[in-house]
Amino acid sequence: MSDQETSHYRICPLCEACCGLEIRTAPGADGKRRVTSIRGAEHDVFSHGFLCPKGVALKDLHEDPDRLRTPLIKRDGRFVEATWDEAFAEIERRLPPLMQQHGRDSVALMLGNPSVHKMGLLLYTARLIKALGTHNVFSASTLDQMPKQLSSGLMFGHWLTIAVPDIERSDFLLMLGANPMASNGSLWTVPDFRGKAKAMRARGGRIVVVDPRRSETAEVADEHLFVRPGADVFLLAGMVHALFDEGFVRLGQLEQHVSCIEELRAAVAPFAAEQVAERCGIDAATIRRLARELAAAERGCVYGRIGTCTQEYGTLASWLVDVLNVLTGHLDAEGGAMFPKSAAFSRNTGGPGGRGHGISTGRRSSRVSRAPEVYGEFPAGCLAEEIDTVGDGQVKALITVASNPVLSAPNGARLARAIEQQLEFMVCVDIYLNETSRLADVVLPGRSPLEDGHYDAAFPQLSYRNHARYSAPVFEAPADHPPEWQTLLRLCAIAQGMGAQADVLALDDALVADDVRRVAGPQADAVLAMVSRFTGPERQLELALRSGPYGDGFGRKPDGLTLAKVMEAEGGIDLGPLQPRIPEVLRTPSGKVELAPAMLLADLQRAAADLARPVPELVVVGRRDVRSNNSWMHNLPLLAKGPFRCTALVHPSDAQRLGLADGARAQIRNGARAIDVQVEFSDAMMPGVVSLPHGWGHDLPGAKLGVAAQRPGANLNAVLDENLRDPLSGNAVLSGVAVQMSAVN
Ligand SMILES: Nc1nc2c(c(=O)[nH]1)N[C@H]1C(S)=C(S)[C@@H](COP(=O)(O)OP(=O)(O)OC[C@H]3O[C@@H](n4cnc5c(=O)[nH]c(N)nc54)[C@H](O)[C@@H]3O)O[C@H]1N2
Ligand SMILES: Nc1nc2c(c(=O)[nH]1)N[C@H]1C(S)=C(S)[C@@H](COP(=O)(O)OP(=O)(O)OC[C@H]3O[C@@H](n4cnc5c(=O)[nH]c(N)nc54)[C@H](O)[C@@H]3O)O[C@H]1N2
Ligand code: SF4
Ligand SMILES: [Mo]
Repeated sequence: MSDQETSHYRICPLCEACCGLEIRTAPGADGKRRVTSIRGAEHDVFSHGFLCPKGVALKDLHEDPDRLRTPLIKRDGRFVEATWDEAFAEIERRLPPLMQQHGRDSVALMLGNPSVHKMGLLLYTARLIKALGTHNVFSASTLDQMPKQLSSGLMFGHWLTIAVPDIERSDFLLMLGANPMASNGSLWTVPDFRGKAKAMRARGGRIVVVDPRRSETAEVADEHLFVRPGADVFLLAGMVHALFDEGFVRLGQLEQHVSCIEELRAAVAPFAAEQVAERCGIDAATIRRLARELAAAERGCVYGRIGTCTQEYGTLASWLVDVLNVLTGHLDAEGGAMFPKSAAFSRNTGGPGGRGHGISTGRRSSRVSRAPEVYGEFPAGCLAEEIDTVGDGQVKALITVASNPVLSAPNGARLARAIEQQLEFMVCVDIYLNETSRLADVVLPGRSPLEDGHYDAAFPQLSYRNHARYSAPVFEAPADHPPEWQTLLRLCAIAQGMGAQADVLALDDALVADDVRRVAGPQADAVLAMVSRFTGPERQLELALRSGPYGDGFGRKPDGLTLAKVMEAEGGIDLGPLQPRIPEVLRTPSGKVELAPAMLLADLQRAAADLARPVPELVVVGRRDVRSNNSWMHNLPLLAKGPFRCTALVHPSDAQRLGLADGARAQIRNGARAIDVQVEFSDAMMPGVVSLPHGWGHDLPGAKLGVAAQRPGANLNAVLDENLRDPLSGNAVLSGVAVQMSAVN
C-alpha cells in the first residue's frame, strides 16, 4: 500500500453472499479520494477474502457518470435536474391530493431487490408502507422466493424461518434449481460456494445437481440430472413416496416435534416414482436411488432455490424440499439443513419460542384478479392490471424503491403502457434513469453504496454460519445528498400530511420511541437514552443487537453485543457454526413442525391431476451470469466487457429441428409477443429447453444507460406471462413457459 493509500473495510451490498471487501483509496490529482483497488478482505470472519467481479465493479458503480446524483422532475415530458426541496415540493403538490380523492389504496408501492441489500432502505420501506396505509404493496419477492417463505412459514411458523445447508459439516447435498457458482447463493448466504463444495468433496462428500441445464454448479458436482422445467414437485413427491414405501423414514431428533406424518403419507400416495418419472423426466430407479442416498447420508440435505420457486408448483416444491429433510432426520441436524440465529432483526429469536401465532395468507384479495395477499403483498404480476383496469380502487400513483419492473417482471411492456397511459403520478427512488424510472414524474436518487454504513439486516438470517458485521462509509456523501432512509422518511411525512418540510429527524425519533414503548413499556425511556448516540438505521440496529440473542440486554449481560462492539471488530464477529434450534425456533400454533398443512395438501391434488400433462415441444428457462446482476449492472464497463452474455442457449438437436444456426438471430415467441435473440448452441441444455438470462433489453427510449445501451440484449420477460402464477404464493411463473422459436432471416 502506498503511503497515500487508505484501506477501508466494506461489506459488499450487491448479492446475498455479503462478502467483506478491502477497498483502498488515494487522493487523485484534484485532491479528491478515489478507489484505487478492491479485493476480498482476508480478515473477514465470514467470507475470508472471497469476492467476485461485481465486488470489484463497485468502483465503476461509484464513478459511473450515468449514476444519478441529483433529483429529476419531469416537466413537459422531459427530465430537468432539481434541488431536493423542489423534488419533495413537487411530490407534496401531487401525491396527497390523489390520496385524498381516491383513497390510500390508490398509491401502489413496488419494492425491488436492492432494497433488501441496504439497511437504510430495508428498515425504512417498512415505515413507508405504514405511512402510506396502502394495501397495494408489491415486491420482487413474488418474482423470486415467496413460495419458500410461504412453505417455511406454514411449516415452522414464520416467514423468515428458512433452513439452509450446513455445508461445512455436510457430506451429501442435493441441489435443485440453484446455481451458486453464478449467483453466489440465494436464501443461503454462502460466500465462496466453490471452495466449500471443493472441501466437501475432498472430505468424501457428494453433490448432486438437478437442473434443466448442466450449469456451472453441475460442472463442479458429482452428478447432474436433467429435470423437466416446472416438474420438480413430481420428482420431490416421488422421493417422499419412496421414503415411505421403502421404509426409510427416520425422524431422529425431530420425533417429538413433528405433526401429521400419516396425512403426509396418504397425500403422496399418487406419486410413486414409477408414476412421476415421465412427468419430471427422471427415471424411477434414479428417483428411488436419490431418496435412498439422502436417507443413508450421515449428514446431508436437499436445497432448492429459484428454479424450484418460479414455477406453478413453487410452494409445493419448496415444501417438499423441507419434508425430505425432516423425513431423513436432516432438518435441524449438523451437516443438514439448519436454522441460522441472527444477531439482529430476526422474528424467530424473540421471546420464549417453541410456539406462536403461525402465519396466514389471504387476509384480503387484490382488486382485479382477486389474488390473495401473501406476507402483506399482492403478486408483482398484478401491478399492471391494478393500474390499467378502470374502476373503484384503481391505482393512480406508484412509488418504486430500487425496482425495475419494466424489465424484471413478466410482460413489462403492459406495465410501461399502463404507467404511461393511465397512471397519474410516479416517484422512483433509484440510482439510475433506467427502463422503469424513465417513466417517473420525480426521481429521487439514492447514494452510492460506498457512501453509506452497512449491516446486513436480512442475510444473517440465511447465513451458513452465524456472524455480526458492520462496515462504515468509505466516502463522505455530498453534503446535500440525503441518505435514503431520510428520503423515505420524507415520503412518509408527505403521505401523513406533515408536509415536505417536516423535521424528519424528529419524525425518526418519534417512530423509534413508539417502537421502543411497545416492547419495553416502563423501561422505554431508559432504553432510548442508552441508544441515543446513534440515529437512523444505526439506532435501530443498536436496539436490535442489544435486545437480540447475543445482545448485552442493555447492560444486563455485559459480555453481550452492542453496535459499538460490532463496529470496533473490523472484519466482523464470528458467532459460530449453526446450532440445532428445534423446538425453540418454532412459532407454529401447535408448537410442532407442520408436515402437512391443509393448504399444501389441497394443492398437491392439483399436482396429482396434472401428472399426465403432455410435455411442450420447447420451454424457456432463465439463467444468471457472474458478471451480471438482474437488470441493473450492465452499465459498468468492467462487467459489460467480454463476450455477449444475453444469448439463448439451445441444444444442437433442437437447433437442427428448428433450423437455427449457432451465433445467428432467432425469434422466441409466446402468442403475439416476440423477442429477437442471439442463438448459442449448447449441449449443456436439456433437449426441449432454451435458456435465456433475464434483466436485458436496454433499448427503450428515455433511459440513460450509455454502456448498457451499446449491447442491449433481449428482454426474456417480454415473452413471459404476467398472469401465470403459483396460486398459493402469487409467485410469477418464470420458468418452463412454453414458447416457439424460429430463425430470423
Ligand atoms: N424472467 C425472469 N425474471 C426475473 C427473474 C428471473 O430469474 N427470471 N428473477 C427475479 C428476481 S429473483 C428478482 S430479485 C427480480 C429483481 O428485479 P428488481 O427488484 O426490479 O431488481 P433489479 O432488476 O436488480 O433492479 C434494481 C433497481 O434498483 C436500482 N438500485 C440499485 N442500487 C440501488 C440503491 O442503492 N438504491 C436505490 N434506490 N436503487 C438502487 C437499480 O438502478 C435498478 O433500477 O427480478 C426478477 N425477474
Ligand atoms: N451474478 C448474479 N448473481 C445473482 C443474481 C444475478 O442476477 N447475477 N441475482 C441474485 C438474485 S436476485 C437471486 S434471487 C439469486 C438466485 O440464485 P439462484 O437460485 O442460484 O439462481 P440461478 O443462478 O438463476 O440458478 C437457477 C437455476 O435453476 C435452473 N432452473 C430453471 N428452471 C428450473 C426448474 O424448473 N427446475 C430446476 N430444478 N431448475 C431450474 C436454471 O437452469 C438455473 O441453473 O441470485 C442472486 N445472485
Ligand atoms: S459474490 Fe460478488 S457481488 Fe456477491 S457479495 Fe461477494 S463480491 Fe459482492
Ligand atoms: Mo432475487
